[in-house]
Amino acid sequence: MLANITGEHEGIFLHRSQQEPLLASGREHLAQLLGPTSQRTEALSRFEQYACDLWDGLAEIYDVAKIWFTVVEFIAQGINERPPSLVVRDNERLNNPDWFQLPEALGYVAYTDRFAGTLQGVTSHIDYLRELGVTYLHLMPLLRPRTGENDGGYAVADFRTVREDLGTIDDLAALADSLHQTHIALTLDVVLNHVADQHEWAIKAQSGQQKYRDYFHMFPDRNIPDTYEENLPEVFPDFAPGNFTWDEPSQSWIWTTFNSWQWDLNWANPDVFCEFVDIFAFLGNKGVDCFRLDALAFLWKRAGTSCQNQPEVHFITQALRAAMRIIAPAVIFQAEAIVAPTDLVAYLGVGEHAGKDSDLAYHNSLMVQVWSALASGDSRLLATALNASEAIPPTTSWATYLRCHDDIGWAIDDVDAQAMGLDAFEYRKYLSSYYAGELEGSQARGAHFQTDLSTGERRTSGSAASLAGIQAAVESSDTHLLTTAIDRLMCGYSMVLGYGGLPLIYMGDEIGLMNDDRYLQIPEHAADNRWLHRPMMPWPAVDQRRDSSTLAWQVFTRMLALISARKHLPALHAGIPCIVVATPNPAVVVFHRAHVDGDLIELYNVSDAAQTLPTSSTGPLAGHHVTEVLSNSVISLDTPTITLEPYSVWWLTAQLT
Ligand code: OTU
Repeated sequence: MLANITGEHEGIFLHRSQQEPLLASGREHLAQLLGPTSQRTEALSRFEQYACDLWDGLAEIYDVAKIWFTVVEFIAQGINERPPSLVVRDNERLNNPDWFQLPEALGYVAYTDRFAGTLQGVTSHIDYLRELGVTYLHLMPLLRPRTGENDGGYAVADFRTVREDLGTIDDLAALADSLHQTHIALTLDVVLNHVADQHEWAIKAQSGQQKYRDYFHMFPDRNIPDTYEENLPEVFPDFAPGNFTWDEPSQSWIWTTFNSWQWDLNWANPDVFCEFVDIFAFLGNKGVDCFRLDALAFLWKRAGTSCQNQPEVHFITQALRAAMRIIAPAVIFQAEAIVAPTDLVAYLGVGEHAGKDSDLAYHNSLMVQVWSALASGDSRLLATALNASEAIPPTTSWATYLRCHDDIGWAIDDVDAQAMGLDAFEYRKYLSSYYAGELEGSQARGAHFQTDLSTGERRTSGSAASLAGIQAAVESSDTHLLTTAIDRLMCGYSMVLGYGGLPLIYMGDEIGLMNDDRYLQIPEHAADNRWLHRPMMPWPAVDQRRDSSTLAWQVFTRMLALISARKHLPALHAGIPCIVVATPNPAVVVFHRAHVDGDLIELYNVSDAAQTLPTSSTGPLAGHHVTEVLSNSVISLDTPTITLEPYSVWWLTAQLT
């Protein structure tokens, strides 16, 4: 990074200037293009600060000299169009860069229509979000999708228009403004890997325009597709087998990793890069604070590989991130890379990308391990897997979650499983059977999603409450089962809130919302059982959160207690690593988060029986009087052992609350 960057003089890019005079002339070009914006000086110094990151990212994949000035022009336009109110926000964020890492940060994930009908409707539910303590709202895809099937909006036909029934782009800006006033950040999906076949670029490609054919991967015959196909897995083997689709109008095989109407973009084409700088600037200037980069792992294609997690993905992200840091420093990136545990940390920037990649990434390994521990009643695999993962850069954060709109892919690493004496394939099969409710003793009510006949792997759909056993308990009117199931759900959510990172609550989980099979009546949804856990928000049930005789109350009250306890625990800052401590009793998970203001030791009984373990498992707290923050009680850790009730959770700290 460059030190001492001030003033509009030549020779700023000291160590680069001999090699790359274009860096300096890029700055001059920007200086000429910037209008009399109030942040001219700041924008130029941001360019000086991040131009090298941008250059290095681009240089790895494109002929950077050829596109440098064009990229600078897109950046200039983004800066010139940034509204003054968002410039104020930029400065606030620059002064508080860890806003998404704080213990009080809390995410909520919802579909606009399913949560509140329209964007304007969301405004009228901001009070509810505030009641929960939400500081980060991810509204699921809301840009104009293709007509007909559209993968829940992940087949975008226009990145600059809002889906008609949800509102307009002005409604989006107005909502962002209202959210900002109540200290809630807004996250939107931007699908980088593909666009809908009805997107203007695809239509132009289909009609033979070479410029746009180059935006995609189009092949005249099966030769190249067949070569790639040898190593490509299938994301949707049930309803979208294969990775290429024959397109009659263009007489081409088109790369379509997901559905046949989701056309993969060709990121080797710098025009695609520039288009997305422009899209990010446009949406960022409407007030979007974070972009969830959908299907990021798939951007770069390399024959002989699975075409996932290729190194180029990180150079592309670095370049996009640098461009946005210059245009709109308030904006951050959330990587959506649901990949093997060993590939995950790279999305938060490792090695040369440290601090330059995404700010947030889904911790899908934690999600899988929590469900796995709750099924097996055993914490050892979780400990092995989580401790095996590399530390994340301290300026980044995991996005932790128990459920999302997608299925659960059982990402159990073969090596981790072997270390536990487990056969990974058999164990994954066990988990999917367990959560489909097929095994003796399982109260889960999930469903199999996408059984891959070639590998035998299958994934799982179902809401958190239904997977935790709440649905089975309600259906059988068994109050004991219900209490246990609620405890199990809360044990899982407590790990999500206690691991460290930005916890994401998936809409409805806070009131124990169950599976909803009405998707079967909607023709475009019927084949995709992920809609089982994408229900409408039942506001009358939400209102029951004030009635202590209801399920909604039981779950909501405990969720609020967790959230408010979390806020006051400095040890939960996302920049601090979480160590999973081995204990002699494998039914108890122990997290240790060290902090100068007091260590936090968290105990989770992941089984349905009471469990005793040596008090020494509480590490530095053993022998002391400590506070259990969830019940706000004082516990004396001066006995040789401690006992936790089934699924109970203790968050222990020496700190007085
Ligand atoms: C993402 O999914 C979205 O979250 C899904 O809802 C979309 O269908 C998909 O992209 C295509 O846009 O690509 O990086 O169900 O876990 O496909 C991983 C499988 C993804 C998802 C996976 C994921």
